[in-house]
Amino acid sequence: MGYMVDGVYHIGEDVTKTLPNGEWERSRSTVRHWIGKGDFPAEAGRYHLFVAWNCPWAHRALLTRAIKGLDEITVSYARPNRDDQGWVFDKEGEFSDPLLGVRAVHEVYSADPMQYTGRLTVPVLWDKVQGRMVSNESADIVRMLNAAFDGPDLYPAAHQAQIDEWNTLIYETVNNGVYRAGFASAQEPYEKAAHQVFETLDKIDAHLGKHAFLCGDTFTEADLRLFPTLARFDVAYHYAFRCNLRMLSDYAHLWPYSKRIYAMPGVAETVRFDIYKRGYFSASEKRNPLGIIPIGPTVDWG
Ligand SMILES: N[C@@H](CCC(=O)N[C@@H](CS)C(=O)NCC(=O)O)C(=O)O
Repeated sequence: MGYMVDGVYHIGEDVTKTLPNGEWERSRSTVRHWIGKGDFPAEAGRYHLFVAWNCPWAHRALLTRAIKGLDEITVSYARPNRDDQGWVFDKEGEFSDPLLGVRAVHEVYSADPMQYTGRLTVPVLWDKVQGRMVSNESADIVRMLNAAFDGPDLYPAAHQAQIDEWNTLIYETVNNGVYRAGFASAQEPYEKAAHQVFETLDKIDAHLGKHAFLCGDTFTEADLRLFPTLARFDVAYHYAFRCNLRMLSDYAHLWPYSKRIYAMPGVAETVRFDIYKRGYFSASEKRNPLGIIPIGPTVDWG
């Protein structure tokens, strides 16, 4: 694993940033162009996504592509396990990069003339015409694909305030909350983060007792951003990140809601439970030194 300074890759430095009190913090994305603005016209066929199946942030981009029917946006899937080169690709097969033929995500970043400095994260949205990155921030990618292209509107004007409110709570306490629990290096921050995960899931479960989706009757960006965490919950976060007060499949409303989203056209094709296990249980000195992958749980998503 590594980082980049002025377009040059350096091996080293953990992906995680642990604060002196044992809390864990995520670094910020820095490539923030926008399709439909400036040099990036709204032509789906000129864009490409670099992702990893197991990355929940990349999953947001895959879900948006699927739900908006943007098959013209092509995709390269990295191997589920990172090494000292970070996210890597095979020469051929399902984890290869058919677009640029790179062997690591850092080569995508250095192929952009911008001389990137920062972490080498997925997803990356790439402009094939200019040979440049559009964005490496999944929240922006979801928004811009929604706004630039036809298909269901995931951010309808009438629900924007409510979507933003859910997004903030869900990002802090659930999407990133499971990571703050799993990457904490002391008891207290772990417990705090893990409790927050379940406080929010309980709140959402109660809400879903009365509503089909987070913002009423229609599926919106707020549901889209919650789903990647739900899909990984029982097979990965419950055990690997010690978020184990309850399982997703224990919830009266949240679990049927999760299965309903899974059954939406195109969604199941964005999900790879086998790869989530391989990714989250890969050998890690702190969390899983032997790299043994548990056999269960078996969860029936219907
Ligand atoms: N803010 C980014 C975060 C993406 C992110 O953290 N991706 C992880 C994988 S799940 C990654 O690529 N980490 C590599 C690293 O930090 O070196 C987004 O939402 O797009």
